[in-house]
Amino acid sequence: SLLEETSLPLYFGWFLLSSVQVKVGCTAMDFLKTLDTLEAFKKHIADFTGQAEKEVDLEQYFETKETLHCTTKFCNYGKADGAKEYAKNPVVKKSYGSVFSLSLTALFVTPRTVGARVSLTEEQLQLWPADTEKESEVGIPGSASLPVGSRAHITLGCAAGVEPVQTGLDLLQILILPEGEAVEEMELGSLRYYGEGRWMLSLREPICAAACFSSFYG
Ligand code: 2AM
Repeated sequence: SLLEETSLPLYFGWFLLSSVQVKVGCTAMDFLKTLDTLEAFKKHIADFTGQAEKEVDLEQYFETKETLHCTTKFCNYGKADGAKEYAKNPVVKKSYGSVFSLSLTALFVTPRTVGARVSLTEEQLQLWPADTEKESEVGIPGSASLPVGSRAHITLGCAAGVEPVQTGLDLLQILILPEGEAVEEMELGSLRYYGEGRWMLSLREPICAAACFSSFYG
């Protein structure tokens, strides 16, 4: 029935508490501000602009849309595979409304998206659908062999015309590649280049982010 279909959310996930949103947002902005001034980045500027020598202001390049969150299950109001089963999972029900501590271990940037990698604990993995990485295999060959939870991330921004679903795919694509060349030691950690405009900064000190497990209806 219509009621049953609309009673499921657009997605479930961990929603950063508002003070943490500010902290993570500022860290991301500082990173972007520094990244586009690095010689190593400028060397590969054409990945972003299509032209060498052209400058890019990464802070302007990406747009932020929703409140910062880490999607666990995209339900599409019940139309997505496994949505009903996920909503019925006792762990999901029990955890609904609880606050978790997420560990943000890396920041990554591509010409399409900017995001934070989330390293899930065993407890948090209980809320992570086991087939997420396998389902990405069609778009990102090789992702099915990554550890469960590899796709966990927070979308921090998207380039004009790019949908946020792209952020998780960009992360998986970086993770299946051989480790990139370390190009720069930054204050926050070491920056690696993965080709085709893909950059990842492994944080020296992971960011601890308090987040409420809940859902978004829109
Ligand atoms: P995100 O988790 O990478 O940010 C609403 O669009 C939210 O659901 C966004 O947070 C978005 O991406 C996520 N989302 C949209 N479509 C999705 C899909 N097919 N699979 C997984 N997550 C999706």
